[in-house]
Amino acid sequence: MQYTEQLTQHLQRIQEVLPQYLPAVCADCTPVPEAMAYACADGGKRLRPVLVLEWCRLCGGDTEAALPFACAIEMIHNYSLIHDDLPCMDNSPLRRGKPSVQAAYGETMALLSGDALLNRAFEVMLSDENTRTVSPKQAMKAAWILAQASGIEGMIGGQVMDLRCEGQQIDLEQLVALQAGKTAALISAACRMGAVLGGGDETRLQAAATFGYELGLAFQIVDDILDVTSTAQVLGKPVGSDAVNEKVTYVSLVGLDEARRMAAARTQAALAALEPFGDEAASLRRLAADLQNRSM
Ligand code: GRG
Repeated sequence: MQYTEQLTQHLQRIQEVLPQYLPAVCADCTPVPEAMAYACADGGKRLRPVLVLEWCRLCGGDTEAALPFACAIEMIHNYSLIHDDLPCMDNSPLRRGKPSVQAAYGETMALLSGDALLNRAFEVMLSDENTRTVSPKQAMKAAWILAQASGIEGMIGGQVMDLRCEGQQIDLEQLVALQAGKTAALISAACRMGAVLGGGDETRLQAAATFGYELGLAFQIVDDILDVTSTAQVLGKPVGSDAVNEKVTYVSLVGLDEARRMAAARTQAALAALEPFGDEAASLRRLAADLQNRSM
């Protein structure tokens, strides 16, 4: 992924501060802090935290004040990837081109590292220090959005549906509901958190929610496509896993061409939500287009 200059600046700040929000290594709890840092190290796109910062900027806020929240959503995302790779889930040995956390640290420590990242995210968001830069109401609202989107009504709910549907024939409506929870909920939450932290009004919040939801659905369709068209070397994670796990995906349900058309339609819907922002939303427009055409 190549981000615009604006988004690259956000990315750089996230890379600088994310390690500072992680716990220090301590002899008594080794190797969990090391595994947390390993899971959060370079290699991912940092899409969700970049969206937090860009929506904050777009709504007129101070992106420095939004940084703890951006790092928190990346921690939640990384915890979900650790758990997704566990033997009881996808049992994946590879993530971001290196051994998954469970492959590097073992199943038990991977499970605990994921749990610890989840808790750390809330510690970071709700720290007293943040209320000097954002209001307690904004901090609470952003944390609530993240809790709700990553819980049973969002990411975990989608993951439950995903696992329960393995080997079952589901229709397009069910697939959209599953992917809305598993993937789009967190991406939409990133945009909404940014809008809240930036002081956006209800109209801007709604635009953020719609943009994130449509972008998130497009993102997952492309993920389904890459699972059959790409290689493990390019993606840095195993390919063909959807077929192995007997998962219904856009590709298995409607075929490659139609899946590509649907990803394009979702991207258009995301772009439509940016219309009120004019030129200020140029980076988000470029991001949506690049994600549709991404190769990893
Ligand atoms: C509480 C047991 C338990 C689990 C948490 C595992 C889980 C719930 C949810 C899994 C959610 C999941 C893996 C969704 C897929 C979303 C997705 C496409 C992830 C990949 O995101 P990228 O491409 O990753 O942004 P990078 O590596 O770039 O950060």
